[in-house]
Amino acid sequence: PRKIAVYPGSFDPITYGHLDIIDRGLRIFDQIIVAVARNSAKNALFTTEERVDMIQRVLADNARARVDTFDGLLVDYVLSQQATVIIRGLRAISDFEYEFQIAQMNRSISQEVETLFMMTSVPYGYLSSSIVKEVSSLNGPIDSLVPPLVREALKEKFSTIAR
Ligand code: COD
Repeated sequence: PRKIAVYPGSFDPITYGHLDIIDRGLRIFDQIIVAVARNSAKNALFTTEERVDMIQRVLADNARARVDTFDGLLVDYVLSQQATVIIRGLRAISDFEYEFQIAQMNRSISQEVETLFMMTSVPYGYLSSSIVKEVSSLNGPIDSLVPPLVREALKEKFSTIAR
């Protein structure tokens, strides 16, 4: 049977840190669904459609990764996709508290869904979408943090906001 995992997040925007988790996750699972949350509490820079479009383009050559969006409870979405695993990434210790809380809550909602944590790769340990947005908004270098098409989309966004 095919093993499917869901990798949920805001992906505002997707970074090399996220892509590293996807690559490594594909060594364990047959398919990964990158699921962009529509009702994420964070106020987003990119619309859901823009985020999905960027991820689709970045993962275009990867037949085993698929992009989707979801509303409502994550565990309901996971089960609707015939998946049983949620993949999450862990960076600094500061991620732990938040991730533990989400995983615990999801477990109490459904015992059929397991959360699998993957440690960040060293070069991406302090990489986050927020830091990328901040550096990019100040015209700093982000070449080693996001794929070229994401870098261009950020440039475009901040040039329209600034004017
Ligand atoms: N290295 C490794 N991992 C990383 C890196 C990096 N450099 N950067 C990010 N990650 C990991 C994050 O730790 C996270 O696990 C994942 O990648 C996605 O990150 P984000 O920031 O894009 O996504 P989040 O944390 O905003 O996503 C939160 C959800 C949208 C998944 C959550 O709010 C949710 O499930 N919402 C749906 C409603 C629901 O079901 N709520 C009940 C459960 S709380």
